[in-house]
Amino acid sequence: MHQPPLPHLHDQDPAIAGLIEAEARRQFEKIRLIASENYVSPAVLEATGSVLTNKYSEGYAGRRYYEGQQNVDPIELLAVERAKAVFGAEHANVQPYSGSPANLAVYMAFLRPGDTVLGLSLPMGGHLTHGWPVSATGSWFTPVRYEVRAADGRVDMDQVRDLALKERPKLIWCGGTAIPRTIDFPAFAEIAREAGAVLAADVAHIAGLIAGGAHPSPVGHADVITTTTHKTLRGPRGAMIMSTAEHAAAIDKAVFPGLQGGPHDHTTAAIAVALDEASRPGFGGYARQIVANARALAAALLERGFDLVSGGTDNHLILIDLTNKGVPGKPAAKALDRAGVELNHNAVPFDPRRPFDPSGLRIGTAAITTRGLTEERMPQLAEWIDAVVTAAGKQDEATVTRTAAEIREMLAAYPIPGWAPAP
Ligand code: DSN
Repeated sequence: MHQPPLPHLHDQDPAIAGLIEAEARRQFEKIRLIASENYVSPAVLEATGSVLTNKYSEGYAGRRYYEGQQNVDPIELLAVERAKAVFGAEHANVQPYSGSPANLAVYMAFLRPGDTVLGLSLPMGGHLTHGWPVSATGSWFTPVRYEVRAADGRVDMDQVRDLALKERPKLIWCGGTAIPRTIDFPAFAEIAREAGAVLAADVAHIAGLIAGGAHPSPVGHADVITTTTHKTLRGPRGAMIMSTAEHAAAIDKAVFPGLQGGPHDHTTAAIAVALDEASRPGFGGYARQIVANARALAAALLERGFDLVSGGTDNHLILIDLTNKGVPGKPAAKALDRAGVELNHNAVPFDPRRPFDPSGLRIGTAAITTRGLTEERMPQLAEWIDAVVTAAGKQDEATVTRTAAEIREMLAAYPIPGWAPAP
């Protein structure tokens, strides 16, 4: 049964209620390894589903274009103050609808169309909005891309510096969506200073690790920091931008009225709740456990002959290159999903295959750590992944089905917020 229960929805719209129940059960019965996903707390779920969804509040606290902000203003101010306190930032804007709009606001604040932006190439672990051609950021601005080194899968800081000094970008991005290693924020900051560029750190994947002290912080190094709130930070689907006080006005103006209309106040409240959770003593332990689980899983996968980009991980994320296993990423991901292991196929650096069917798999440990799985479970998880990848190469559906049953049985001992089997 969904937690909190959905009695009105069941009465009024059984089709949607049934699908939500089915999704909740699916999240209970699977080992969820999508690196950008998590399980939010019941408190975050409640704030997200609250009457705040009824309200409009264009503007900022004390400067709104609609009346009736007696409760929304203090909610947004709490979210802002909590963000500043958790990350030690001088300024925070909690209104961006999600990560891509947050990143677009950075362009709006600092660049004019045609200006040059330097970011990590998408197939090397960067994000679409860091200047990839199919994104507005790659067609409205002039993108230049740095890469990782073929030898060790790590960002080539010499190339970053050479490109920054040659191309003189106005904006440099560090961070991305498939980076298994620690981001060297001081080194990026030094290059940005030398090149006269604004440094933006997109920490969407690692925000919870930073909040919990399990990854160095970009605060004090990057001029502006963007993050989604729903990955390792374990909040609702949303985003934030943090910056130095110097850039506060430009960021706020870019978000509203530059790009967005009314903020989603139910999301703002849920972000505030998640930030409060991230400020509690237990969150550091959660962040460290995410990394410990990822390291243990990486070690177990290496033992089974998997080729990991960069040879391992420093954070929540593992990128597997399946080339030596002779199975492409997409059929492997589909077989794993049928077997109860949910992840995504992913390009690997210098991937000879196409993005819709690349050579790799991306794994993250934030959700399984929320669920209470620890290092001891990781060898078993690697064994299941190995068995199903092998089965995918041989159309061995019996192994897939048997694994799904074993996983359901193991997960029954690990409750989730959001659903529980009927008593
Ligand atoms: N959805 C993000 C991720 O999975 O990393 C990218 O936009």
